Amino acid sequence: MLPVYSIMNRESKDRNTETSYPSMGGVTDQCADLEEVEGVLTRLFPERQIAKVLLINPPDSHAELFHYDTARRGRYTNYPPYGLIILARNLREIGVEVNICNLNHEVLKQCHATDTVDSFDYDVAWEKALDAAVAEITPDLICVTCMFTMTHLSFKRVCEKASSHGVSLAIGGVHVSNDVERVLDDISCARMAFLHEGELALKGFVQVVNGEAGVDTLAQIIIDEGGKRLRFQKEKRPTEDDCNLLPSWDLAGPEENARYGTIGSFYYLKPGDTRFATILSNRGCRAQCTFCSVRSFNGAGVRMRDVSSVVDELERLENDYGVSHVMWLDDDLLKNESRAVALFNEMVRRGLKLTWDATNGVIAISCTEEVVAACAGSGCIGMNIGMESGNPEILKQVRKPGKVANFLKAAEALCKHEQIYASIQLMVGFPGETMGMVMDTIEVAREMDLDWCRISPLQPLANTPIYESMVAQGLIDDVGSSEVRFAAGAFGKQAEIEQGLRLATADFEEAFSVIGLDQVPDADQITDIWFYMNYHLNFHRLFHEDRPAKVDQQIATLINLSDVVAPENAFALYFLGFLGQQRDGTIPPSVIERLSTRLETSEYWQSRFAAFGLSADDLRHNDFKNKHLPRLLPKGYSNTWAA
Ligand code: B12
Ligand code: SF4
Repeated sequence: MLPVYSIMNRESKDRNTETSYPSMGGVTDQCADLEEVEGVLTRLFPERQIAKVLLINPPDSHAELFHYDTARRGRYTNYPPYGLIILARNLREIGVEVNICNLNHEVLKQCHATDTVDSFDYDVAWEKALDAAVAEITPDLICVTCMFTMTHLSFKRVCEKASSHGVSLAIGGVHVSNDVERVLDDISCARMAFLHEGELALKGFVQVVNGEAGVDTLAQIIIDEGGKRLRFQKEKRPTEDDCNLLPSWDLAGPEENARYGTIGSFYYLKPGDTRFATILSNRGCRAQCTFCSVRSFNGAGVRMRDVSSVVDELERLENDYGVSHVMWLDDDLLKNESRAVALFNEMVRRGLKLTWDATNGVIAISCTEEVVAACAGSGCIGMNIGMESGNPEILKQVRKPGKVANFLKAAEALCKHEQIYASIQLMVGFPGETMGMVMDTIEVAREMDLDWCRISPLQPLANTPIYESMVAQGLIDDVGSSEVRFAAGAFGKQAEIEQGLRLATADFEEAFSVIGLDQVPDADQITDIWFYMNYHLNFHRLFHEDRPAKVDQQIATLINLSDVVAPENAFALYFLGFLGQQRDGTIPPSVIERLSTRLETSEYWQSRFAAFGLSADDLRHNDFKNKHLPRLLPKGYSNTWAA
C-alpha cells in the first residue's frame, strides 16, 4: 500500500457533522502542499481543460462467468446506469459535454444480435463498444463506475482498456468507496478515485482543473501520483435540494434496457414489451444493519427529494420515453410515512399510468395499512419486505429494524391488496446462527404467508460491520476484491443450486434431519437448508393457494422460473403443472414431458423429489399425495419467536 497524504481541507467538517460520510475522517497522515497539488493536476491535464467527459458502466461480470444461453434467455440484469445519468446532469450544469457508454447493455444487446455462441465474443463486444465511444466524443476525462465488489475483475479490465486510449482515468462508485486502497493497488491505471456520492465532487474537480475554482475546494477524491496518494478530506455531500436535479435520461435510452435483460424482481408480471426504468427518491437508510454498507456509503440518515421533483421525473419517463414500469432504487423508500403517502397520492393526482415495484426491499415497520393502501392505489405490483431473520436474537445482533410482530403486521396489511405480489427477503448463515434460529425464520415466514421468499446466504462484504467482526474473529479471510464472487443472482453459486447443477449432499433428507437444533450449520448444510426453505416456503404452500389473482401471479412466477431463471428447476415445472390443473383443469403436455426428462436425467432432482414425496406421476394422474405430507421438521423444534 502506498503512503497516503491527507489534505485536511475540511471547511468545518461538513455542513452537518452528524450526516457526514464515516470513512472520510479516518486518514491522519501528513498533509500535502496545495501548490504541489496544482503541479499534479497539470501533469494529469497539461491543457488544464476538461470540456468532454465519457462515463462508462462496465459489464456486470467478466467473460469467464458469462453464459451465452443465460443471456439469450434474458436472465441477466440490464439496469440503466442511474448513477452516471446523475453525474452527467451535474457536469452539464457547468457546460461540459458528456456521453455515457453502458457496456453491460452493449454486451447483452450484441449477444442478442447473434445466432450462435460461436459468433459471439464477450470481450470483443465490450472492447469494440468502448473504442467506438472514445472515438465518438474524444474525451478529456474518462470516468468508470463500479457498484458491486463482484464486478471488480470486469471493472479492472474495462479500466485498463479505457486507459490504453491515453486519457486520464477516474473511478468511483460503491465498490471503489468501500475498498479504495486495495482497488487503487490493483488498478494502477486509475489516477483518481472518487468516494461516496460523487456528483458535486466531480463537478468541483472539473472546475478546479479548468481554473474556475481553487485546489482547496477539491473533495472526496484520492489522486494517485504513482509514488504516493493524495487524499482530499473535504466533503461535498449532496443535500436534499441537490438531489432534486433531474438526471440526464436522454443519455441512458431506457427504451431499450428491458429488451435484453431484467430490471427488478417483478418484471415478468408485466407484458414482454414493457419499457422499464429506475428512479431514486431517497438517499440513505434510517437503519444500520451490520451486513449492509449503505450507511458507510451514504452516511447516516435519509435525504428526501421533493415529491414534485420525483413525480416530474416519473412524468417525463412516461411521456417522453414510453416507460410504463419503474423500480425504486431507494434503500428506505417509506421513510417518513406521510411523505411516502403524499408521493404516491401525487402520482395518482397527476394521472400517471405506470406501475412500480420495490425490489430493493422496504422496512416493515413503515408498512402500515395506510401506506400499503397508497402503494396499491398508485400502481405498486411488487414489494419486498426486508426481514432477514425470524429469530429475535439474530435480529438484534444484526441490528435489523423491526421485530417479529412488525413483520407479521406488515404481512397482514399486504395480504389485503392482492394486486401486490409481496415477497420476503431472508438470509441464512449469520455467525452463530443455529439450526433452531433458522427454524424460527422459516416459521415466521410461513406465518406471514406472503407470495414468495427470496433467500440468500450471508455474503460479508468489505466496509460493513459484520465483515470486520468476522475477519477479527478469524471466521473469514480479509480477501482482495478480485477474490469475491457472486453468491446470489444470475452469476452466483445459488443459480447453479437452483437449477440442480450443483450437489451439496447426496442424501438430502438425512443430511437435513441430522443437524441438531443447537448446531451452527456448515456451508454445505446451509445449502441444504436453503433448499428445504425454498421448497417449503415457496413451492409447497402453492398446494393451498386458491385465490384467483394469486394463482395467476404464481403461474407467471413459475413460467418465468422455468423458462428464464432456472429451466432445470423441477419444482417449478411440477407446480406449474399443479396450478395449471387447478386453474384451467388441464396440464400442458409439454410441462409433464419436461419434468419427466428432468427426473430421468438428474440424480439430484430424483433424490429431492423422493425426499419431498413428489413424482411426475402426480401430474399424469392428477393425484397430489404430497399436499398433505407433514413438514420435514428437525426433532424437538418449537417456536421461540412467538413467546
Ligand atoms: C439498486 C440496487 C441493486 C439493483 C441493481 C442496481 C444496478 N445495477 O443499477 C439490484 C436489485 C439488481 C441489486 C442487486 C444486488 N445488490 Co444491490 N444495491 C442497490 C442499491 C440499493 C442502490 C444502488 C443505486 O442505484 N444507487 C443510486 C445511484 C445514484 O448511486 P450510484 O450508482 O452508487 O452512483 C453514485 C455514486 O456511487 C457516485 N459514483 C458512481 N460511479 C462513479 C464514478 C465516478 C468517477 C464518480 C466521480 C462518482 C461515481 O456518484 C453517483 C451519484 O451520487 C445499493 C445501495 C446503495 N445505496 O448504493 C445496493 C448495493 C449496491 N447492492 C449490494 C449487493 C450486495 C447486491 C447483490 C450482490 C445482493 C445479492 N446478494 O444478490 C446483488 C448483485 C446483483 C448482480 N449484479 O447480480 C451492495 C453492494 C456491496 C458491494 N460492495 O458489492 C449494496 C451497496 C447494498 C448493501 N447491502 O450494502 N442491487
Ligand atoms: S434496512 Fe436495508 S438498506 Fe437499510 S441498513 Fe438494513 S439492509 Fe441496509
